Amino acid sequence: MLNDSQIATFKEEGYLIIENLFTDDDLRPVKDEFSTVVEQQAQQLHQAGRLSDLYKNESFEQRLAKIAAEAPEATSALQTRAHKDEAFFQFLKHPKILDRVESLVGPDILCHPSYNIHPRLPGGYTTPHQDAGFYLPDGDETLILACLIPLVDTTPENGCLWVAPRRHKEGVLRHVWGEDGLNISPEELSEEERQPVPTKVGSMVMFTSMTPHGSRVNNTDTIRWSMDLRYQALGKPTGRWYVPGFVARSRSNPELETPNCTAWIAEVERVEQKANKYPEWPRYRWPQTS
Ligand SMILES: O=C(O)CCC(=O)C(=O)O
Repeated sequence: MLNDSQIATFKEEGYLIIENLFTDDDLRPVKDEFSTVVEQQAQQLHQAGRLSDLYKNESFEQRLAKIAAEAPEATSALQTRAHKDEAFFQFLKHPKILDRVESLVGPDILCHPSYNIHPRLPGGYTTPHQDAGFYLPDGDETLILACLIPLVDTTPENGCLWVAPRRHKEGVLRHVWGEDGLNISPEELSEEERQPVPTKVGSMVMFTSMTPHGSRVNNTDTIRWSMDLRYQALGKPTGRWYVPGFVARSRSNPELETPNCTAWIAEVERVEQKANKYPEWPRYRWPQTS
């Protein structure tokens, strides 16, 4: 659980760094699962003649960078929320995460539908945004917590997270679409407000959906691997009507908890099929044409 001082820091600053939370053993199953995806991508691309080498002997930090330098599509299986598998599902319910989330949102926890696995490529970065900028306004009153978990040490050089402390109290700032995606409008947030948050493997950074953040550019030749996972109180609006989360913990009614990854996938498919019937219903707050 979070202590009173951590909760006060989170509420005041809009973010909280927790160090030495995860052991190597905690992280190994997801790293192994992601490495398997990389292996599959390498094999497929190699067979398709898109890749000159499988880069089998490269490290976790290096292998995908080498593959993506030849075939950039190699990252898409992990990046676009496509990845749903057992080790990742189990990690989303890790008690070390849920215990801390529970301190802020209560004992019945939805794993929010928005999550990202970030194999941040050399040269890549995340645009300045608030997560709320990506949700519909129905989620604005819900405390939607992001939990960013690095799988390698993150530094200003390899593209660590930055946050704008205390700006989460101002609601949703104006965002605009640029060539690189959705951005907080430059007049809303100065460069000086961007505070880098370098982190060691094993740590977790929690922040709110109203906390302006982004990442530095990855100026190394390695991958800056991280996951950003999200949680909120069960039963509150998510800002994402078209894709469901899953019940990660319910102390009041444990039977509600989503039993396994298969059940999660089935529910996502069911809701997505229904949502696809309504392509005209808004999915984003900021129209792509603006
Ligand atoms: O890790 C990053 O590049 C930024 C993460 C992010 O934007 C998020 O968690 O919403």
